[in-house]
Amino acid sequence: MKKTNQTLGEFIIENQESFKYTSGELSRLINSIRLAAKVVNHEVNKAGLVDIVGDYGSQNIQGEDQKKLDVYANETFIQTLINREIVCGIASEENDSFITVHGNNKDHKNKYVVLMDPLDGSSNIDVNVSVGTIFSIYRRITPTGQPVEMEDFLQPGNQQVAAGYIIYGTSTMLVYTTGHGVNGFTLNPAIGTYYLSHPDMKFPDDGNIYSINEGNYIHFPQGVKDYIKYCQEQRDNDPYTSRYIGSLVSDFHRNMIKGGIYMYPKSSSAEKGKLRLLYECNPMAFIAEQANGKASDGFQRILDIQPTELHERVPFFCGSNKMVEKAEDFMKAAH
Ligand code: AHM
Ligand code: MG
Repeated sequence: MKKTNQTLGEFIIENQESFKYTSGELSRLINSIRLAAKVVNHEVNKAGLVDIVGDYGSQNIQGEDQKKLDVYANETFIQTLINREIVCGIASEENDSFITVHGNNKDHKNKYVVLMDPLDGSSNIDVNVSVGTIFSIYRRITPTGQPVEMEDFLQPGNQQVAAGYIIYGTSTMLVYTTGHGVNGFTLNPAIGTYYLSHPDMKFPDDGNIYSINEGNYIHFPQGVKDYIKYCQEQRDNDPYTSRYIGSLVSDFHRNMIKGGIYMYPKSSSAEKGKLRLLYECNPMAFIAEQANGKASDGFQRILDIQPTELHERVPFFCGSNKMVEKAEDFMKAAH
């Protein structure tokens, strides 16, 4: 029985042994993400004050440039990870190419690569709507002692050793998996400590929320149009509820708790959809599967896709098992 007042720090130490490579480095890596998330959280929470202290992108009162929040989050996560001497490479939505981390002794001994979207849904910040950070962790393929290469980052999602997200919402939460279920921790901002608030999170097997940007309806493939009609008209007088925040982490988080499906399909205007396979879809798919949910591109499992480039996009259907299966049925029927 898990204690409800357990802190994230305690939880990481207690569960370290359940990870198959028990060097403690993965725990230190999660710890450094926890720390960076606190720093970013502090900055995100001040975002409403930009009109008072100066717009992001302008100069502050000391004549220093105010960084845009997504740039700030990117730099904070990268610096925290590099300083801790655990990662050998980082790829981010904000950087065109990956970053090689040589290590203090330039010995390329660090084990893990991290891929991340430091501030997803950042257009929501201006209107005080939740945003998130998404991260994905792999073991390196390139032998120790050599700098990382592109192949270290282009691993299929089924090779992830950990993944998670931070949601900067009405409260700030860190939700992650190391392949042994999904646990959620809520930040107590007064003392800067995360507490285990959502142990062993699970998607309900079925749900009644569908989340999709229906403004793109005319551009969607026929299978998606048919599934949306099913959501609206199924069971005659009992249609599904539509909820779409436009912030992947927030939409996913709600659906995991309440039961639902999130969709960002391809469209006639976006041939491969919008979301990025490596640092948006793969980590969310790993979390979804660890929480008894499902993630698909409409036809196949997200985690089995072999990536070919760092910033590639993929259609994304993710959520309660039965709902994703049903969406796949409509996709196949219309294909
Ligand atoms: P971003 O990485 O540029 O922030 O875009 C990703 C976001 C997701 O969080 C969200 O689900 C989606 O884009 C919303 O897109 P749209 O406005 O096209 O519905
Ligand atoms: Mg993003």
